[in-house]
Amino acid sequence: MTFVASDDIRAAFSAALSAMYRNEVPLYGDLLDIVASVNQAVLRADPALAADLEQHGALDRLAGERHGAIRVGTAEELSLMRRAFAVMGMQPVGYYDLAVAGVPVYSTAFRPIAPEALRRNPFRVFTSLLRLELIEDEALRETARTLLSSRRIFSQPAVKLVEQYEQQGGLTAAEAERFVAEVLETFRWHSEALVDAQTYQRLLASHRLVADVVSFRGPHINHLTPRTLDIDAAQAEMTRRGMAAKEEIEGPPPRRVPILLRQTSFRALQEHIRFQGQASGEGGTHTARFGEIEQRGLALTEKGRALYDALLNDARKDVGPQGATYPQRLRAAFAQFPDAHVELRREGLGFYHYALTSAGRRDAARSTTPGDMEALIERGWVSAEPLTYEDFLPVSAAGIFQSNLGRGEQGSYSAVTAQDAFEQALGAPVLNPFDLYRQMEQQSIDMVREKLRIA
Ligand code: OOG
Ligand code: NI
Repeated sequence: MTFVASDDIRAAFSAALSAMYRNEVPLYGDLLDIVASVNQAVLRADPALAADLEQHGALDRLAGERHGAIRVGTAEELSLMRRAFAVMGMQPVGYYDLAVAGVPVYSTAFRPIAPEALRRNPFRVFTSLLRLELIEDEALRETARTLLSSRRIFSQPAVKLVEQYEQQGGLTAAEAERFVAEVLETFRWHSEALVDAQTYQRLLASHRLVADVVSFRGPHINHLTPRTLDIDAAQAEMTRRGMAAKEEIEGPPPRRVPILLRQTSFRALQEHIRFQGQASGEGGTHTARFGEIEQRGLALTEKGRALYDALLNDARKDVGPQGATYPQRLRAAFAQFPDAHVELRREGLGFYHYALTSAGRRDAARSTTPGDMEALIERGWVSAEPLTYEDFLPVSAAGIFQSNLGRGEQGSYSAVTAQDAFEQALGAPVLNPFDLYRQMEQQSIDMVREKLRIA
């Protein structure tokens, strides 16, 4: 039997999901247009960047690159989701605790991890599990539990195909096609609620997110985010077109060397829904789904990330010059973060992919090798390409959640961080993102050393 590559199933699913979401939320189509034209303008204005991206296979992945987000309600749903994503070559990476920011969920990101897989299609899905135990009202908690335990978010054929994949070690072309179509149904929006209007109101009063997870038949995709090369330009264009963009871009300030992740979103739409017991024509509205764009930069080491967290914290603390706005405070705080690749490497703040250049290959055979990597780079023997950050940021994610949940829900749950419980529900440990970047960097260094040794 010949099996379809997981990378191809993922690419097909990502494309199908994008088409479906574009249909469901036409504004998403506008966002895609904005991002495409901004990216084109950036590449036209900066041929060196274009050539660079082209050379590293990064240009191809950009056009189809996006992340999505879903929220599930039970451990069974989450672990089945993990198995379905595994069919598409996506692993759970990282643990995000949102309870500290007042959102009753914990999360991971499913994404490909191998460099070739990321190049082929880096589709990611930020996946949150509702923490029912954080609902205070006991009766409501039980209502929610009962509702969740009676729904099935995957179709029978979808479950069968996941099992088949696990037994056979792959899916045939026909099976893969069916799998994509069946799993797509899980992400679809349902305008008919599982609950009556009164139950919906009670769930909503406990937390908007609780209502969003519990009231419906499945974990509708709540946003899909294309990647832009210039988020400031894209944000300006969103505003110009009258989209209700969030006031501030999440993440680091604009810099020469982009680091980590910058994101902005526009507010959730109001969608018409019909509750149980209502006739057609009656109904209410639900706000959950939104639009978002992102710009990705250099992946930081633990040391770099600690510096990022500290500086972000300073900017958010509202200190600094009197009357300074948040973007001004952010820029001021990040003046301390090196903004040139040489410094970022020397201080061990970022991860890079190293490779022997053609000059390196030519000259290494004829002269002695200078000592360390920086000396090799200086001599032009080795190139250092920044590794792209492939993950998410908890503070930014909290900001994205909150901006779409509306005001007045910015408290914090006193729950302790609960990675163990999350992994129990997931049915697997999450991978440590720093380990993944470190391995990618180390492999490239080993390769350079090996080639120099042979020369
Ligand atoms: C997920 C919000 C987090 C991001 O890009 O940080 C997120 C959600 O609202 O379900 O998507
Ligand atoms: Ni997002």
